[in-house]
Amino acid sequence: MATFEGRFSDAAGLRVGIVVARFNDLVTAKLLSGCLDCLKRHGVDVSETSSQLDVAWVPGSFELPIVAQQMARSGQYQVLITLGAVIRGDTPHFDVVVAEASKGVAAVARDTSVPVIFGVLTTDTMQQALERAGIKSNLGWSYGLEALEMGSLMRALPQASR
Ligand code: INI
Repeated sequence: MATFEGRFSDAAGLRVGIVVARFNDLVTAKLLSGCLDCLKRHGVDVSETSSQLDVAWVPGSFELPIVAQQMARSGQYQVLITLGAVIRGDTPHFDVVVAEASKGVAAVARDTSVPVIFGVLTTDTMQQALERAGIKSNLGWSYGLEALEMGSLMRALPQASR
């Protein structure tokens, strides 16, 4: 019997792509900084000149999947992280944006076998979103950890034979 687990200490050589939505960037910029802090503290080079990390900005969460898809298909990243914030109070089409972002991100991961972390906050108010993006905790940090775990786990698993 084999047991497979991702580790948080496998950052060497890991290439990470992050896709961030500009919509509600008061929130998403904080998610990004929490995420980068986590990756950095686990050994990922997050400097401007890093060859381990690229960041792509998209207009809103709806656009996260298509850019994640192109990055996944490039073969240059072992793990991707998508960051967004969809706030019901301000968004009559909240359900549409959330559904498309979540289904799209899941499809990219399944279709490409590149794990894509779903780091889209879905809240009723801006206050709730800010609480999850740094005022109380910063979920960006957790998304960084999940990326490290999945990147490591995918490497540890048997590779496809063709
Ligand atoms: N995008 C978000 O990421 N969060 C939101 O709360 C939001 N609202 O409120 O509409 C939002 N809309 C933009 C959407 O993601 C697309 O960028 C836009 O529809 C263009 O395709």
